[in-house]
Amino acid sequence: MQRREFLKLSAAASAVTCVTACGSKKTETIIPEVPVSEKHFWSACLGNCGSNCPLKVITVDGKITRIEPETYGEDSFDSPHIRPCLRGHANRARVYNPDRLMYPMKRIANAKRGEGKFERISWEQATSEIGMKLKETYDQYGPRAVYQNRGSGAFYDINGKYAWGRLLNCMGGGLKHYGSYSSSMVRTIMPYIFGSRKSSTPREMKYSDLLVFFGYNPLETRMSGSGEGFEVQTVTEGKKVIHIDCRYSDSAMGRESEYYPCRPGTDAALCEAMAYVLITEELLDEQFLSDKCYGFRAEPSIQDARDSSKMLPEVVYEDSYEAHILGVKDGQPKTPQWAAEICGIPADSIRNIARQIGNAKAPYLAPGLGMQRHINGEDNIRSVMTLGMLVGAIGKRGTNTGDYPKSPRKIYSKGLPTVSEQQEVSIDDAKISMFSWTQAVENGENLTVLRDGVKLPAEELDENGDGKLGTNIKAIINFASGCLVNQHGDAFGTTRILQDESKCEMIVVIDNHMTSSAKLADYILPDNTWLESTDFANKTYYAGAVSYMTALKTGIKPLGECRGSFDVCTDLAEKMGVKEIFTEGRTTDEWIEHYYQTKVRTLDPELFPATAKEMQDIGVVKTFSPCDDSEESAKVNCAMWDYVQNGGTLKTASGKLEIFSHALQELSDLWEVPDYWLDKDNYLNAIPKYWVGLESYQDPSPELKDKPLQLIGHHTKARTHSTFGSVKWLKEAVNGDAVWINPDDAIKYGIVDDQYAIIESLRGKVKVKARVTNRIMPGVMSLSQGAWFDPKNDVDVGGCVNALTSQGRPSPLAKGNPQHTNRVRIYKA
Ligand SMILES: Nc1nc2c(c(=O)[nH]1)N[C@H]1C(S)=C(S)[C@@H](COP(=O)(O)OP(=O)(O)OC[C@H]3O[C@@H](n4cnc5c(=O)[nH]c(N)nc54)[C@H](O)[C@@H]3O)O[C@H]1N2
Ligand SMILES: Nc1nc2c(c(=O)[nH]1)N[C@H]1C(S)=C(S)[C@@H](COP(=O)(O)OP(=O)(O)OC[C@H]3O[C@@H](n4cnc5c(=O)[nH]c(N)nc54)[C@H](O)[C@@H]3O)O[C@H]1N2
Ligand code: SF4
Ligand SMILES: [Mo]
Repeated sequence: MQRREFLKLSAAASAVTCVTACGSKKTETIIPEVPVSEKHFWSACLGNCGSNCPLKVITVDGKITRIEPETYGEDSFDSPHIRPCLRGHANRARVYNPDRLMYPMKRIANAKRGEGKFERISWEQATSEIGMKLKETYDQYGPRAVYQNRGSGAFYDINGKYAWGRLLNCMGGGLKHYGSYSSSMVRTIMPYIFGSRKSSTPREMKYSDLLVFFGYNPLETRMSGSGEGFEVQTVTEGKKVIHIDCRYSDSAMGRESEYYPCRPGTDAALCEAMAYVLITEELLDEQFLSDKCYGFRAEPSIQDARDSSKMLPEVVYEDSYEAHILGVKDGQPKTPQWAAEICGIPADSIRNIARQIGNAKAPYLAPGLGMQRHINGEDNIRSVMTLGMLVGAIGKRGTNTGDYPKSPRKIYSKGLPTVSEQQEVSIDDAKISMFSWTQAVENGENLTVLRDGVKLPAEELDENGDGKLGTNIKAIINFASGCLVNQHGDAFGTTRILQDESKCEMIVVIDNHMTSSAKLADYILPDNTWLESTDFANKTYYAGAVSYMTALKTGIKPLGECRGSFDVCTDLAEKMGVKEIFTEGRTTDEWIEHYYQTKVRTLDPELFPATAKEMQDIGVVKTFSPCDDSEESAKVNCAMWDYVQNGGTLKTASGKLEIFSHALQELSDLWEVPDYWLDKDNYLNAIPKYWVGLESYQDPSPELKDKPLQLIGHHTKARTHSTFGSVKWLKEAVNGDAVWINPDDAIKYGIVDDQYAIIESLRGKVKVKARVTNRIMPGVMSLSQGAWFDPKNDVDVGGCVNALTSQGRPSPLAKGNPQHTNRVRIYKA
């Protein structure tokens, strides 16, 4: 049948359906038997949700009609098919969404950044002008003036952030960043405590007799069919699970044994009170504390495990963790009554949780990442780690470290080399925290090592180890990133900083849709979506025990004039005179094969087929890491098993798990406490402590008197951060964006369900609907992060939580993003 005939027939069929439906009660429907010429190709869902699911994309006549999962091999718990979630299936809508960027665009001359007024230009004009301005910036200000913003919207191996990083490296590099918006605090603190960052897998929970989740929410944040939500749900079936979260999340929902609402940012106080119970009721694992841990009580002077020429000073009992918990120095024992006032969990319940942890054989303590996205995030998550040490719940089957659970990744290609090994290009090595870039635009010259966490090459440091960055950011490359405004703190403040064209002189946004970040650009470059790309992609650490790689090979024509980043960077490299270094003489297609042969197939030549073409035909390669009783499996699934069972020396100062850290004590003596800091005695501490941070529950500052509510911004099913934010289907799936508020607070502040309210912080206002629900505790509200910033005068009507959050006041050690620590008020709109 010809396509024209098919269309005619389907039109007739729907007409028939309509007539019968409208005209009579008859429900007969005619389903025409049409041989449809369906094709498929392989792609992947590459936003930052933690899975990177492969997608089988079905097309008819070059148009995507639907998405299917991969179905290779058996579909069992041990080797599941990788099923895309609602967002994965919505990729068809994402590709064809009306706000797709189709052509290169330039901000019109008299429009302000952020107004969203652009004119279409050619690729030739775009690459010439951007290339020229970039070159000028390098020549005038040096590499530190060029910044590639952190962004997690497209995890490709070749066309992604690596292509842009490689381009900048050909020019001598750009200002680099460390840390991530996800996990800065935990990844920075953990090496001080454990020597490196380690956590058990979700499957390891099957050996546990007690699960304690501190804001761990895998059913919403690890949604893939191969992923952790599914694993956690399966292996914890019938077990005791305790949830501690201000929100009754989808991971609880009747599956939990006990649920305790806990004020955000107060887990450290809760853990200290549990430590008090464990100490006073003699539930400690004394053997573990003396053999494997350091600093619970007094310690004699010993050799530094990292430097045999150095001695560590003794730890006197008054400075130890036990003394702190018993209130030896400050006169305040950290009793359950003391903590109850802070965290909101009644004292009896705190005792009950502590006793269960103390009496369990293998308690698995699992924090979410949200609990460390706070001003005191380092201490908040470190307190959970310390709790595990007190009861010896580390390195035994069924336990964890107190870090976020993580799955194994058996095969993993590292992405396009940032500059080829053969090229002699000297690359600048200065780094800022990923959260400090707005400060570096405003006053990068004066950002320092000891106050702002700048990292500089050794030769630039003075005798105290201090030094200045010396340069402001003058050009921003914003590839696949909402962090230009939407996902960064203080969207209004960030917009003001970026609108001053004398500061940052050029902003280039490379994206798929007209996002709030794109509106701030000088140049917008339209990128292929994942489904229009040919590339390779890995799974992340958070997609369960199946490891996989996908070869993407698009089967549709990219919309408009969209292009992939490797091609675009090749043109830019040519304009800047570094094409040879950038391409090494290979076209994009040649890079695909070269990369496959050198970085992918070498991972496991038996698993991967001989050529990139064959890999593209099959699309997905997967392999499984079992979690069983074997020693090999223990090493993969149970973090610290080797150290605890077989001994050894950790890469910490004492060589053991550190409850007391000399290294942190040294930093505390050296680093500057910023003027605005609330509790000057508690900035960096040798032992984990609860302290009162800016805008936390107990911040008594006068300007917060009328802002009694705490506000967080949980990660929602409808989006991956801001990605998918304009897809209508997904908005409908969660009934739109709304701020969660407890019924008690709703009555108190005159808020009605499904009606608009204004939320106000010291930074700005958001107008959004309210969802009145018992699923959030009194005194706390949550507005899911990722909705698109849409300022109308001084109010954001897009529902973006970052219109309310802060920037420029990072956490002490990691200089990380305290985006869940906010104090606000709410009133009827
Ligand atoms: N659907 C979906 N999945 C995602 C993402 C997404 O945007 N959408 N993003 C992905 C990414 S990059 C990341 S980093 C992860 C984020 O994963 P998380 O950081 O774990 O997610 P959050 O929603 O910030 O926080 C998880 C839970 O912690 C609670 N919480 C907040 N503060 C505290 C606290 O101080 N103490 C305790 N006990 N609980 C607290 C929140 O109420 C929430 O229920 O999710 C990933 N998965
Ligand atoms: N208040 C608050 N803010 C937060 C958080 C929070 O919990 N609370 N969480 C933080 C966390 S954990 C993270 S990881 C960050 C995430 O922040 P980002 O890393 O910025 O992630 P997204 O918001 O998803 O933005 C990705 C961008 O990439 C674009 N994109 C998608 N696919 C492609 C593509 O193929 N090519 C190109 N060029 N672009 C593409 C999307 O349209 C989107 O604009 O947000 C952080 N922000
Ligand atoms: S959003 Fe995440 S879990 Fe959902 S399909 Fe995409 S990669 Fe998979
Ligand atoms: Mo993240």
